[in-house]
This record gives sequence, C-alpha cells and structure tokens, in this order.
Amino acid sequence: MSTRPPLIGPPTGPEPPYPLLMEGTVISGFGRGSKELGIPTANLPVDASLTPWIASIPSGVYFGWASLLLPAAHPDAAPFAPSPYSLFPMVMSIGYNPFYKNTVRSAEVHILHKFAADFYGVPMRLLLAGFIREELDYAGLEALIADINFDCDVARASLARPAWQPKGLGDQGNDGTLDCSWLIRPSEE
Ligand code: ADP
Ligand code: RBF
Ligand code: MG
Repeated sequence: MSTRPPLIGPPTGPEPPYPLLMEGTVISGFGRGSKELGIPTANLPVDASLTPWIASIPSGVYFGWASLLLPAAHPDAAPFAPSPYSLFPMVMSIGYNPFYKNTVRSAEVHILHKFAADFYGVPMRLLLAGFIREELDYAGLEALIADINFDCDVARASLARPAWQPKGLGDQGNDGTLDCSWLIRPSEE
C-alpha cells in the first residue's frame, strides 16, 4: 500500500460504534504457519449468538486490547496482578482472508507481546477500539506480511495515546483514561 495514516481515531479516544466487546476460547486456526511468519494469530470462534455485532461488522483489520486468563503455570501469567487476566494491545483480522480465499469467516488476533509459550484453550476477551483497513488480496506473502507489520505499528501508536490506554492499570503516572474494566473482570461462573 502506498500511503497509510500512522494513527487511527482522534486523540479524544474511541468513537461509536467502538468499543466493541467479544470473548471466547482460543481455538486452532487454519494451521498455515502464521507463527513461522512471525505473526501468530490466536483464533476465536465467530459465533453470532454470543457476539451479535459480528455478523454485521465489515470484514477488515481492527485494533484494541486483548485480555487472557492464562493458567498460573503459563510463563507469561501475572500471578500478583490485581486481576487474573493479563492485558495486551492487539491487532486483529475479521473476514475471509482474500489472500487465502477462505470460505469461512474467521476472527484472529495477533497480540503485541512476545509469549514464551502457546495459549490454546485459554479464555480471551477483546475490546475493539477502531478499524484500520479493509482486507486485501496480495501478489505475494511478503506484501501481506509488510502490511500486517504496518498494522501493528498503527495499533501500537494509536493505543499509546492517553485516551486509548487502559484506566487504572498504569504505574507511575502513565495511566490512561479508557475504560477496560470488562476485560479484567472475573467471570461469573
Ligand atoms: P493457528 O493456525 O492454530 O491459529 P498460529 O500459527 O496462528 O496457529 O499460532 C497461533 C497460536 O500461537 C495462538 O493460538 C497462541 O497459542 C500462540 N501465540 C503465541 N504468541 C502469540 C501472539 N503474540 N499472538 C497470538 N497468538 C500467539
Ligand atoms: N489476510 C488477507 O488475506 N488479507 C489481509 O488484508 C489480511 N490482513 C491481516 C491483518 C492482520 C493484522 C492479521 C493479524 C491478519 C491478516 N490477514 C489477512 C490474515 C492472514 O492471512 C493470516 O493471519 C495468515 O495466516 C498469515 O499467514
Ligand atoms: Mg491463527
């Protein structure tokens, strides 16, 4: 892509219809070796009975925050945090992956954190804060990867602003004002 904006959304924070919330258990994806490309994606089931908005939202690339209920034995678990959920910035794709011509609509999340172990089967919650771009087809894998890496930069920079940072979780004054409490709330069961 030639020119793409480095930031999405205004400095005042997410605008309607965002934030959009969804949750589910991390499942196996298409097994295409995204991890080997340096872009592992944690897949969630696309289930319109649990996530009513997912059927009508445009396919494309979104960004926001993800929380994981990692088991205590996972190397990235944060056992002494105020919540059993760990919170991370994320970028995600919802759609048919035109480069691969999928027939099933998928939701896959690349978390902007280097994990020491996989987390299949773990409960994950997402707060979508904004839309980055439509899904595209590409002449080659390198162009797809380059665009995804740019998406990661856009997400990181956009989420670094105070109105896009979680409220009540920062230390030493780098706290944000975005309400992410749903992401770290203990589940009811
Ligand atoms: P699959 O086709 O099964 O989704 P991937 O190659 O996309 O396989 O790898 C996804 C898995 O990698 C996730 O389910 C998760 O357990 C693990 N993983 C490790 N690091 C990350 C990360 N930063 N973001 C998303 N998933 C990650
Ligand atoms: N697949 C596409 O076919 N077209 C896209 O534009 C596209 N954009 C993506 C953006 C992000 C941020 C992520 C995480 C994935 C995207 N994908 C896209 C899905 C990608 O093809 C899939 O994760 C592959 O498994 C990567 O090899
Ligand atoms: Mg995946």
